Amino acid sequence: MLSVGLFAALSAGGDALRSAWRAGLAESWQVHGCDFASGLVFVDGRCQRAADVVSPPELLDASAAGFAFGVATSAYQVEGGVREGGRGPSIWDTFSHTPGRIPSGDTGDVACDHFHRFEEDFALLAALGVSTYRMSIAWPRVMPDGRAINREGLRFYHALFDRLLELGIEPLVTLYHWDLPQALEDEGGWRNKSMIVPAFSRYAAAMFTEFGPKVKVWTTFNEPATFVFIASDLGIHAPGRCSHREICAEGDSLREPLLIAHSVLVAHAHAVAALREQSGAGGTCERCRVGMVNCIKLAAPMNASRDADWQAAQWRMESELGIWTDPLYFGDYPRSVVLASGDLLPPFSAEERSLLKGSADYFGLNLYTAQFAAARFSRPNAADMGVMATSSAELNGEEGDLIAQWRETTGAAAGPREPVGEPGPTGWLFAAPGALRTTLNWVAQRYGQRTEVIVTEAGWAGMRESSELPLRIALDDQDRIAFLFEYVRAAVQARVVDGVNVSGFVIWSLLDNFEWNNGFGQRFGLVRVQYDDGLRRLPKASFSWLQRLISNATAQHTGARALLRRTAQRADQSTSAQARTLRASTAMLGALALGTTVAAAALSVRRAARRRAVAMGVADGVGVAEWSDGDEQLARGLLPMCDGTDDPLERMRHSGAD
Ligand code: PNW
Repeated sequence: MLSVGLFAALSAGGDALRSAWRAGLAESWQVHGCDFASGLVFVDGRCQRAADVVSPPELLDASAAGFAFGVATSAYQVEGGVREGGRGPSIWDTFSHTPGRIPSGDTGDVACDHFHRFEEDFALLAALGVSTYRMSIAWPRVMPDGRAINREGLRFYHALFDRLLELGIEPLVTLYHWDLPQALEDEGGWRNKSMIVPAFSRYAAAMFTEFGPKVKVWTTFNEPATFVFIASDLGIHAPGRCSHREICAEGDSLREPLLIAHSVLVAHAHAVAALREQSGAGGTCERCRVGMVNCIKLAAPMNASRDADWQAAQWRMESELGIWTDPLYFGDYPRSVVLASGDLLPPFSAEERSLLKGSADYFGLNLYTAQFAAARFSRPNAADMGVMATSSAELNGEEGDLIAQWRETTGAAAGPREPVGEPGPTGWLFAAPGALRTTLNWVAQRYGQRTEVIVTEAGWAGMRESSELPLRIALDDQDRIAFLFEYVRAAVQARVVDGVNVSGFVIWSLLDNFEWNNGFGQRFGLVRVQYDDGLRRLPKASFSWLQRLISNATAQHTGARALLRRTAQRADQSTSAQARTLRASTAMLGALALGTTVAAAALSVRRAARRRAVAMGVADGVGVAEWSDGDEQLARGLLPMCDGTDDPLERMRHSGAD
């Protein structure tokens, strides 16, 4: 009975995933065979260095205007100062100081020392030109025992927010990025619903009141899937609980994760209710918006011609992402998850359901990578919904037996020969940009096309950044540039081509930092941190690439608007023959502007710009070519126009007359 219901629930879902897949993967699943590790991407029909191209063409389309860029960090990963300013211990202090828990022996005691160096780090943000900075508040810094306020901790975050606002950077603030006050863990932590839900809601409400005038975009939780399952099923994140007694002294991998999932969702609902009380006109957190940040490895069917694999993939999407996000939009868990979990997953009360439904103002998505999913049986089965693998190489790995068994049972051909994306140094992170576009489409199709999605994290641990390598090599992170180029492009394609309401892209991370159980060994930063040399900050090649990308996009979109304005003025003032051409082109531009794809016509990228401009009669041989020599030049050409000191149209006319 159970598996029949589940089958029905997933059949429809398999179709949903298929259509998101069609939108997302058709063009950009893998990296087109360009040498990704050397920073090459596929643009204009050939492999080019992403660092030279700078902006994915789609980003310069006018309908990408307003797309926000940001970078992220989290408190325990960068702050350090764990015993300063009245901060109390968190579960990550305890965990990282427990011998054997972090193989390298690293801790967040000092981390990047952001606690003392935030001014320097924010100067880097300003130099980058980002409009958004995603960060988290350490609960144990503002409430050392999880309950009583520590004024010194509040002062620290006030100083941070003040500085960000001075720099014109919007803080996007997470309340919980995994650093639970140890005192609350000692009372049962997230397993103790009746203790933790009120404790978290009080913490959240206090933060909204205190910082509401300065912080307008809030996140309750970062990636519950990670902190719940990795911490309480695998036991390798704090507080390190699981059923395997050789790894964990305590825990129950079967029961605890779902109990915790339930508490976390209810805590989110109550925190959002507290925010709504303050976010109305005149409230302390007026116009504040709130959401939750979730992550998923896109599940791709191992064999796309097998229905059962689509269903297994859909199952992974629902059980790993939908379990967190369906409650926020629909008020309850996915039906497939309820059916498969039996009584392990506590149901929501009617009151909880109504608090949950509609409790997200935006959808925060962390998307790094993808995995293949395969069903071991021709129909999904609640007890065994299939296996995940990243490549056929895994046939020999841990999952090998499962996949062999799957092939035997189903008679299906071998799994994929190619890895799911470009392999990186972490073991789990494969560069698969199409996974981002597909997931964005999956989200839009499930929760509505108007659902605002912010890509709250995507990032890459560099392939040649270990401390043993010469600094010159470590700083030249062409692979990260290629990764980010392709991921930004995937997000922008989802926006301008697929119509997903994705409003911004936040890169993990500003700085190399404490990468949880992997310590300082994995480096995700746009800025290198010299751990053995006074924690010096050294911007990598990707830092200046992002700088150029942001200034290009800004110039392009500001430029397009300015062009419209100025052509209109000129056409009004002038009576010459040239002015008649201008007037015609103004009318064209105006008409296009109405249609939103717009003045991109005259100013979009390179060839497109020339082609479209010719079609408009603005530019045949009149100098658009001078803008297509490179994006940098394009940006330079447009920037002065914004403050009125130069006029490209004037230049077009001159070069046309020449
Ligand atoms: C995120 N996955 O975790 C966290 O939010 C960050 O704190 C962390 O430093 C960053 O990613 C890099 O690891 C993730 O398996 C963990 O797809 C796992 C996955 C994604 C994100």
